Amino acid sequence: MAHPPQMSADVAVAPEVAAALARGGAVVALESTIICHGMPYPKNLQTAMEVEAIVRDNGAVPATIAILDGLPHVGLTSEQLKRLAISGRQFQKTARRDIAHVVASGGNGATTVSATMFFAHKVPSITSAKSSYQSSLSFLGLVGIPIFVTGGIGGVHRHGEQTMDISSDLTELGKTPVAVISAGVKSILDIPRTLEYLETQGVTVAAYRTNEFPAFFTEISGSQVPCRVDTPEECAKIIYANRNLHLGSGMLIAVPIPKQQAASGTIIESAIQKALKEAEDKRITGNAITPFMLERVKELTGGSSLEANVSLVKNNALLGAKIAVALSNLQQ
Ligand code: PSU
Ligand code: MN
Repeated sequence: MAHPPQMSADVAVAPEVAAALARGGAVVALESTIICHGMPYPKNLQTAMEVEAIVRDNGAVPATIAILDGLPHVGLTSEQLKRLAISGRQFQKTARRDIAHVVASGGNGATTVSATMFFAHKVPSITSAKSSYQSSLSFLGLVGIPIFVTGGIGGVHRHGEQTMDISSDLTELGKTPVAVISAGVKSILDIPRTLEYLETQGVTVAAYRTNEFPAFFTEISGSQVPCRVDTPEECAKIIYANRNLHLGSGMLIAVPIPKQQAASGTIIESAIQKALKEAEDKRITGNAITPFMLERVKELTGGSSLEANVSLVKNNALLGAKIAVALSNLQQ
């Protein structure tokens, strides 16, 4: 890379990302747990690179977020992406609660939705050199990377009312003004309770071109959303209003998996049931549950869940880039 990343005491911001933020350009944050824990090598690298390319082709700058040797990075080089993809599980799954520990120990962290939102929101205020445009945005409260694309977010686990296993993604959405574009949440989770919890946290939940909350692999979940959006511009207006009002809470934009790529819902649902039973028998709990379920469901569906996963992430990246461009236009 021609320029070294812009350094502050705590975070390395890729020059391209810093430049886009300084001019109020479109930026899309991307997480790294999906690379290190969500997909096998080399599919993870291929997908991460394709997702970044889709974001670029649609007029935005991608900013994949991870912690490398104790230093949080916002925007990675292709060499760094490759390091993540090859290292896989050697990178610690890093949610908000894990950030300080990974940084303090000089470790390597793959950020989940909660940790990625945290850094996406913080980044422009921690870069050392601020442009006057950035300062005026920050005066208006319009700081951070407001758009973040992923595949699926965490939620309330099944039996969550007993285990209290509720992903910190949901509380982060409650307190960090970043719009997360995802394909909803997997039915490995309790979808109605996840939506209840998001309501409690004050999170705007919208579904794209549907009234129903999608369930990741399938377009339907049986749960309705309070808000339907039909264009990137409409999404941008909601994000803009949220930021202008300093609501402080985030937004979830749920995009159904493309019809032609949806693997059969019933096959995947029965795989989920089987994997849930196995997880219970093996007494797998805590933050190991999600990666275990993703891996087992992939095996049990003969890889079709992985293909579906890749296609929905790319679909989300396309919409995320368009929303980022629309928001940048609104803010100019
Ligand atoms: N759901 C997916 N794929 C993923 C994840 C969730 O379909 O890769 C990852 C995301 O990084 C998410 C995290 O933030 O798992 C949630 O983990 P937990 O349930 O332990 O909070
Ligand atoms: Mn959990």
